[in-house]
Formats: sequence, structure tokens, C-alpha cells
Amino acid sequence: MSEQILQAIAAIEAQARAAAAAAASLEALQAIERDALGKSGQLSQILRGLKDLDDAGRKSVGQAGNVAKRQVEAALAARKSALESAAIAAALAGERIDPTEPAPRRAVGHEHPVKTVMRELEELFDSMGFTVVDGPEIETDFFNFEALNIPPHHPARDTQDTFYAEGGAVLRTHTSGMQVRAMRNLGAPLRVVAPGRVFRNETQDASHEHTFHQLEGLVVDEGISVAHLKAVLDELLARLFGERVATRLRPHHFPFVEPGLELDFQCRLCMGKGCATCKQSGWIELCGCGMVHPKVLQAGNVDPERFTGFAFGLGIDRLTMMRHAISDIRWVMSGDLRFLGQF
Ligand code: 2NL
Repeated sequence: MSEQILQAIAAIEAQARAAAAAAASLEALQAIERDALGKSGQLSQILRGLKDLDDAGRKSVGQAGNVAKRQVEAALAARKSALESAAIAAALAGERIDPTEPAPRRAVGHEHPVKTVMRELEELFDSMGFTVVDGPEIETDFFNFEALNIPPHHPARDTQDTFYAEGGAVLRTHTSGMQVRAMRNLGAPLRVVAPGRVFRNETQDASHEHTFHQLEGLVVDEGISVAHLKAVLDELLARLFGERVATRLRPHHFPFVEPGLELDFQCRLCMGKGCATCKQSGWIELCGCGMVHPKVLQAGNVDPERFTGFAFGLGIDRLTMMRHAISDIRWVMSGDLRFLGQF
């Protein structure tokens, strides 16, 4: 009798341990525990038969039952902790960061070479005490033309030279309008530079663009002369090239200056002897400049009897082309990444 019961206990234990070892979830473990060890489980049912046994049988079957219960409990606990560790490991594996994984390659942009030259010029003039002024790219006829002594029938106003917007406004052909505003708003004495994008109704070729960049400068004070103009532009060149550079002034006509001039610097490649870059002249044109016309001072509400001033206009695209040996101006604003990627 007790022999059969002992075998049955051993069978329950063996089956429960095998099932525990194979259980795939905590829920499955609970079911195994309920079936084997629960109040109405297999082991309890068998142990209910204890009362029918003699003392010796009751003792041996009772002990065997307890041992089997502990063995099954141990097997359930071992499998439970294994399942829990596996769950944690799986969760970690899903979130783990591999610090040795290379970052994805991103296309990173950079400052446009024209903007670099513009910024360097702004810094340079800032260090010489100039205020940097900014303003609208669509200008009124007054600030673009009239205030600059460009009369109604001047060729610069022709639709061949200027883009007109509806209502008579223009895409600014230079940044001079901002300098007139600066005279009106800040008054004399005054030192300003006006960098920015300008527009001309131009047929494009290797050296002409309809959209380009300028930096204009204006100094107004008592007793300002061409000597001050030359000194400032010589200093500009010295800082651009890292040493003093020979310059010369030639007469030129601009309606807003009198006298009007162009400033050339000695060619850096041949040192003035003549080469292909300077077209054998030994000189390279830097900018137009001159003494501010009295009518322009008046348009800026500055008294021309008391104050004089000089002004200049630098083409930034051309400076950028010189710096990087770019042969065709149409590349500069092309936005072509094959071009931009080189800087
Ligand atoms: C050029 C020539 C120049 C100016 C710009 C100017 C501005 C005021 C008064 C007088 Cl408010 N003049 N600007 C003067 C001379 C030349 O630019 O060829 N620029 C690219």
C-alpha cells in the first residue's frame, strides 16, 4: 500500500520538476505549482490517504511527501529566477547603446565663401570704428537714386540696368541707400559700412551677375579729404594681404561723388611688372570711391558747408573670386554643391 503511494509521489515530483524546468513563463510556473502542490493538487490528494496507513507507513509517506514538495518548490524557484533574468537581459538587449557604432554620416553645410569675406570685412571695419548697417533689398526710388544725385533720366535708372518692383520700388542697385539713412538717423560725424546683396538688370557672363554683393563705406566729419580715403583703403588692403600694398587713384565718374575715383592696388602675382592676372598693367582694380557729393550730404541732412566725407563701394564677389582663383562669377551664386564643397 505505502509502496504504491511512494511511487506515485516520486512520479508527481519527477513530472512537476520536468515541467518546471521546461516552463516558458511565470504563468506556466504558477499553473505547475497549483497542479502539483496546491490545496486540491496531486500531492495533497495523495497525502489525504495518510490516515488510512499504519504508523510506519504514515511516517515514511509523510516524509517522502515533504521532501517531494521541497524538491518541486526548489525546481519552481530556480526556473522562476532563470525566467526573470532572461526577461531583464532581453529588455536590456533591446535598449543597449553601442558606443563603438560609427555615427551616421550627415551632410553638414558651412558658411558661403562670399559670406566669409563679407564677415571678415565687417570685423575689419568694426575694428576701425565703423558701424555696420543693414537694410532692405527692395528700396524706394528716393534712397536708391534721388538721394544719390542720380536724376530721373540718368541711364542707371533704365530698365536695362535696374529691376523695378510694382509701385516704383527697385531692387537696390547698391547699398548706398542705407548710408543715406544712416546720415539722417545718426547725423555727422559718422563712420558706417553697409554690406549686402544688390541687383542689376545685367546680361550674365563670366564677369557679370544680376545678383552680387557689395560693401559700401562712408566717413563724414569736419576736414575729411582724399588722404583719409586713401589711408583707410590702404589699411584695408594691408589687413587683407598681411602687408602694405602699393595703391593708386584714378579719376572716374560716379554721380554721388565729386571727385570720383577708382583705387587700384599693385598686382600681387607679378609685383607690378605685368602678368595675365593684371592684364599686363601691373595694377588690379579694387573699388570705386570719392568725396561725397554735396547734394548727397544734403539728402542725408548733413551740412555740406561744415562737413565733408568720403565713400567707397567694394565688390565682394570679385574679392572672393580673387581669394579662391574663381574664374567665372556665375559659380558664386549658383548654389552648386560641387562648387561649394570646395571651400
Ligand atoms: C562701385 C562704386 C561707389 C560709393 C560707391 C557712396 C555712398 C554714399 C555717398 C557717396 Cl551714401 N558714395 N558710395 C561711392 C563711390 C563708388 O561704388 O563700383 N562699387 C562696386
